Amino acid sequence: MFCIDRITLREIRLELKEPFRISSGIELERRILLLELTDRDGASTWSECVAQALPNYTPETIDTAWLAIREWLAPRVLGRKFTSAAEIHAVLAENIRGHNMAKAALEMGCWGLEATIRELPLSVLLGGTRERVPTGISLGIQKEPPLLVQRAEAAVAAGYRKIKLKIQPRQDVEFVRAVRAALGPDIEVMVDANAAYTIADASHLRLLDEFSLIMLEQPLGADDLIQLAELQRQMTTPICLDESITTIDRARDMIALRSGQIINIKPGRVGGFAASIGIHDICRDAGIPVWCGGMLESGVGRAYNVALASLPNFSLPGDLSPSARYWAQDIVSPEWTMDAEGMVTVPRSENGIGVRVDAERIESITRRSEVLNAATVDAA
Ligand code: OSB
Ligand code: MG
Repeated sequence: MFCIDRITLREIRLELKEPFRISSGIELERRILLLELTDRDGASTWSECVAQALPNYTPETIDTAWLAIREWLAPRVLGRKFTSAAEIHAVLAENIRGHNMAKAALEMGCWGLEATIRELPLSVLLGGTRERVPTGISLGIQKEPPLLVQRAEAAVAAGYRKIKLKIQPRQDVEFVRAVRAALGPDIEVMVDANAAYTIADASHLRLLDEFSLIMLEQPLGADDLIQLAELQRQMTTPICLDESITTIDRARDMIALRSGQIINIKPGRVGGFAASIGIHDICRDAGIPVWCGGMLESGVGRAYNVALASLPNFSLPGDLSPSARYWAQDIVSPEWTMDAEGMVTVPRSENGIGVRVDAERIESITRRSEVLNAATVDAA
């Protein structure tokens, strides 16, 4: 049981160690929206909204998420008693379309809060079973193949279990060829196009079949489920969907239409943990493997992803790189690390999200903040 009295929104900025380029845009510095949820009885927890500065991955941005949380979402939760965080998804879904990342930040925060109050590790509350989860790296688009090869080799040496290469038209086949030649046939390599192609590119995309990639992530547009099914019929490489899967129903559609064979679950993209677990379960029943995607999260968002990735059908390595891959200094302690076998340890002896959040540092880098109180909102 919990009753949220106060939600503090904050924007912080963290500079990435290296710019991250994908087909739809480039990120140099993350503008990060953090939430601090405080229960009536004083318990509190942090959560992270994964929306980015620009609407190039999904329609949301950190500014639309801030608006949605303040105006429409937080008022539905503040000052109300809930027996469990599992109730939140439906409360936020009713007659509010989209805004999944805004909903997720709030919904996942409620799971974090419930775990804190019930003195359970978040992964246990979610039904996670793994003590360690395998990690992959997502490598941004580079100017020349040798620069990508260098990064891929370093990632393999660091222990990463899966190497994901971002691709876009004209920076694809030759980059993949160079990486596969350098790494040899046994390393798990995949590519992610972030919706950069159309079905007219099918014969070109078929060239990727020769590199024994473990999957091709989101080659076509988010809404192109029919064309994705057509492309999958023409290719041997399994298609994995990311941007297309925004709800449990879209996952069912993918399975029914055969638009893909694997799903990248990002809890932010699907509106939180209830939807993530729902997608995980229908995929398990359909024999579809899933893995946990990343959105260049800070250590707060990472805590939620690691907990989710400990569920049993997360059978492929997730984009769960350690803190030091992104930041000079993370906002949590301990920072997230990966061992030499490419595994991240799931916190199972700490309650709640499993890491301490450095509130003082966050305060010192906060660009703007806003406090939402149960008393000051109109819970109509
Ligand atoms: O498509 O998975 C993606 C980052 C921003 C937007 C989209 C994507 C990504 C990543 C990042 O691949 C993976 C990570 O967090 O390390
Ligand atoms: Mg992706």
